[in-house]
Amino acid sequence: AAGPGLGRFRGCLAGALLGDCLGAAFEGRSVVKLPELLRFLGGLEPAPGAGEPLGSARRETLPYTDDTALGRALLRSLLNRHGFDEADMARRFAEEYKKEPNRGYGMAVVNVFKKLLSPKCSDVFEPARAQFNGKGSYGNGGAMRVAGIALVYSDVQDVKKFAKLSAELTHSNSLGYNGAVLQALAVHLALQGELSKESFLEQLISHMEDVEADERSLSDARALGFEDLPFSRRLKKIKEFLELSSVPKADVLFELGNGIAALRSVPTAIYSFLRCMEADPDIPDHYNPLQRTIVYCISLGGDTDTIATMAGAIAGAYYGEEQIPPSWEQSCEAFQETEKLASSLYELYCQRI
Ligand code: F2R
Ligand code: MG
Ligand code: MG
Ligand code: MG
Repeated sequence: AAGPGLGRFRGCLAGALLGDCLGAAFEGRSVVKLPELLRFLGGLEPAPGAGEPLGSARRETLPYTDDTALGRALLRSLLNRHGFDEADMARRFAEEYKKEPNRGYGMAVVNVFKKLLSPKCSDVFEPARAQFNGKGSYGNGGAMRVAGIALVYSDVQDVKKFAKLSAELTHSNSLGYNGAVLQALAVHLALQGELSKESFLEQLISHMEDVEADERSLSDARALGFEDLPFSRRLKKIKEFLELSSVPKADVLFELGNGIAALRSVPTAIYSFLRCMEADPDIPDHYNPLQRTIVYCISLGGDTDTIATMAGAIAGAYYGEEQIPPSWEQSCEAFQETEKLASSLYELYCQRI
């Protein structure tokens, strides 16, 4: 059977990059006013009749952050090793951090990278297990970088297995790595293309009810005071939201969140993607659905780079590169790298099918 085309691979990587670079300009703001965001985006368009020579650096470059730095390290590891290799991936994460430590990394995860860089480290999963007094991180760092897993593995069981392992290199709490599994599954489904919102969500719910039913997931959720199957529950909340004619931002923030925890950001990214399949009265019509998705994510405030990078990866895999606006893409640091990585990935994916 014919698999997804190259345009979806390019779309996924470019969508993630846009989300990170555009979102990073607003990360950590509790409120993002839509007019200000739209003005910022307008500033990425070339000035009409400016007559600049081709290739001139006519607009400011928006730097990427840890989301892209580690997402690319993950991809390069998969490409070089022709699949998941924990020692190689761990080394690449740590060396990426060492090379450019000022990409806006999480406060705690840097200790994992420092330990991984030590020659004394033999078990690459150990430093992550030691985080937060042995509880492990539940941050969204495993999820923000995971899309590449779904671009290499076409089998859904492999997507689940390797998304989890890749996340466990830094995030050993199940509320961290299950977020990465959910994000990878969303990219996997998006890559398959035409799929109704209902069926997209049904499939995610049925996978996550299985993923979250194990002892570790149940005990981690209870230890933090959550109900059982917290990701599955939020997916069901998304289903309710999508059945309403409008959902206020306050409700989205209350139920799904905009925070740095995987549980308060991965479901939000998925909701943003699904919601933005339809027009939004607040977002101008000239934006296509992928642009709308990124605008909506950033308008929620909070962890804007990470929520937009995750939603951008899903939307890019779904809509393909046709919806990536050149003016936005060319504003992002090192955007040319996307094309090279996507082509190599596509080749590997086709070989493995
Ligand atoms: N770190 C940021 N943004 C803020 C600083 C950036 C600033 N603008 C700058 O310019 O420097 N963004 C990036 O971090 C997020 C991904 O974080 P990751 O990789 O999950 O890191 P970590 O440290 O493991 O977890 C993040 C925080 O979550 C809390 N936390 C996690 N597990 C916990 C636990 N078991 N108990 C208590 N707290 C826990 C901690 O506060 C962690 O520091 C992305 O947004 C990325 O863009
Ligand atoms: Mg970041
Ligand atoms: Mg292998
Ligand atoms: Mg972030």
